[in-house]
Amino acid sequence: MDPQPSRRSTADPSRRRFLPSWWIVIPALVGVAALGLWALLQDPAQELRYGVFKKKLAARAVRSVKVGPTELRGELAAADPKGRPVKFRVSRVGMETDPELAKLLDQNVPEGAYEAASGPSAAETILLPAALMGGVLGVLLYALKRSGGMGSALAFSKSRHRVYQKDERRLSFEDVAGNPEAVGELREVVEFLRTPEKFHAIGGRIPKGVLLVGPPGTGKTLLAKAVAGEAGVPFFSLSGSDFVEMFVGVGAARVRSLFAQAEAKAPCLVFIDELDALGKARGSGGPGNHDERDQTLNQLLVQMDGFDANRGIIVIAATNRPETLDAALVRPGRFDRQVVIDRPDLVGREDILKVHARRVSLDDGINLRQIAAMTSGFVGADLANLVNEAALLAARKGKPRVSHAEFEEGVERVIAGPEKRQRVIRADERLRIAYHEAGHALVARSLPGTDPVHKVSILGRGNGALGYTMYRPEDDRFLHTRAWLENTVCSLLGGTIAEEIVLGDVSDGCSSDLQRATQIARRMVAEFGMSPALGRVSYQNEGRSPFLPGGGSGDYAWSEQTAREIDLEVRRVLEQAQAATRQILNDRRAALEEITRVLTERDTIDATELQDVLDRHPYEKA
Ligand code: NHX
Ligand code: ZN
Repeated sequence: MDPQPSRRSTADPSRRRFLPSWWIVIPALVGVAALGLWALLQDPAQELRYGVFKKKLAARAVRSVKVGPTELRGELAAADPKGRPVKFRVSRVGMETDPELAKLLDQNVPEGAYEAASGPSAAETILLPAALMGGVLGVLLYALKRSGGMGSALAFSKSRHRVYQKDERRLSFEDVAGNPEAVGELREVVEFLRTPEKFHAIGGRIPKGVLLVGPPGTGKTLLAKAVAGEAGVPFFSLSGSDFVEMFVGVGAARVRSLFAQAEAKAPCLVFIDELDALGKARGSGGPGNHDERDQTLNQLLVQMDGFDANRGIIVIAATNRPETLDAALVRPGRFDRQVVIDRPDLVGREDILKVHARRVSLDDGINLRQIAAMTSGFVGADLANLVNEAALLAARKGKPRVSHAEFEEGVERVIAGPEKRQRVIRADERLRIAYHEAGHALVARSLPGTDPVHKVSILGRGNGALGYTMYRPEDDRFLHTRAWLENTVCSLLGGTIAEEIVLGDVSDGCSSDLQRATQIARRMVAEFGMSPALGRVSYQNEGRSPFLPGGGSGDYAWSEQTAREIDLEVRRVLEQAQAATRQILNDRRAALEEITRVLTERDTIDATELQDVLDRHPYEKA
């Protein structure tokens, strides 16, 4: 089980708009119009081939005929089974040159039922389609007007940014916890927005753009809003992905429009979320609309160079992938200032919990420091989620206040989703799951320095795991020794190897364990210089984000010879770990059986119960 919670996006629900996107409305309207036209043109007459029609004429099976400009229409003499007249039509192609036709018509269609119609009426050819088009256009214009008074139907390029209104609750730095360094760096920006004249007089160069860099969920948007709130200036907010549109030029026009409006409101703050969506290095690979994105990015650069910073416009952008940004974006005069917003540390998490705890009533005995300690790796969004989950759990149990137990359960929910008790598991699979998890736990507890096992469970979880072993480090860990890495690989392999030893065969459930073990081994070899065979050398490419899960792994550009050596070394590391793991589990088979027994009886085993079992079966190295 991964002790790290899954990263959630920073999407701010308040930015989600109730207006439909034009790229849905327009095709929908066109579709409706087309459907109408189709229904209009649809007619119940059956299409007859010319030859068939002539045969029917000759057989006097035609009751009436009307000659139109492009086709003949009429009714057959025989009715359909329900007694309704059968209508038909025949294309006139080829008829003109047929001398027989007129004769056949004269002879075989009853008098008066055959008329050579004049051309189509004006209503049919012009008025009807015109009315239809007019209707569609009218609906379109109406919809456009309603969607925020865009005035003209051609205003697609208008920015759909959101401006924070004066009456909205202003956020302040009080609302931002867990990252005092970032707040400190942004205070200067606030000062400038408050009194641009002061800075102007001194002649100092004002930052135009500030880049907030950090993993998702760390509160970059919140921080930008707080800057605007502290300074008391309007806040224009837009996401980088909003700029990238279907048509070339639309995004660029949006950028222009955004800055035009910002200039009218200066001093103000423009916030661009997900800058990487539009700021990717120009011409870089990957799918998507390149011309459009490049144009949009160029326009952003032009605008940033164009506005006079002394007027009091500051652009704050957020990204979790600074390494993918176009180099031009981070040059002086653009986003030349970077503020890193990393995952909060222990104290930071406690402070964030304090902010969120204001909204719920907590048990008196609750110790937020303790909760912060068990949420290593959580970001602000995860902590907000945790407080919410805990409050919901307390409410469900009918408790007036949230106590420690709900937070314990909340942490598990945030990491792995709710328990899935209702799933029916075959008895043999349940036993396999129990051996697998017992294997993880036992190996982890047998090796020094690994993260302590907090809880083992064979109850499925909402994230799809059939069972899990939860580790809980006492403190944030910033460095991992080689022994820690090797031992962690062993405990990841412990699940599968327990299955192999006890049940004689392995299962396909191991994929995520194996993936993580392999990733650690690969980084040991290629990034941390921990392989004697390859030496203390980094085979890591530069320029990757330190925030990405898994850090810099995955991209190695070396000779094929070296690539092969890395692969072989990774395999050697894993094989060595497997041998060590097999040794432990064979030596401690009795403990493995006992942990498995407890698990099958009680579904879960916590740290103290596990310790009891281990005390009864001390490790005597063979
Ligand atoms: C399958 N599921 O794919 C079945 C349906 C080996 C006892 N054949 O290693 O549940 O294999 O120690 C987080 C972490 C799904 C979420 C791992 C969601 C793995 C998990 C796939 C236990 N515990 N594997 C484990 C497991 C599986 C899966 C996860 C996840 C099993 C194993 C799932
Ligand atoms: Zn496992």
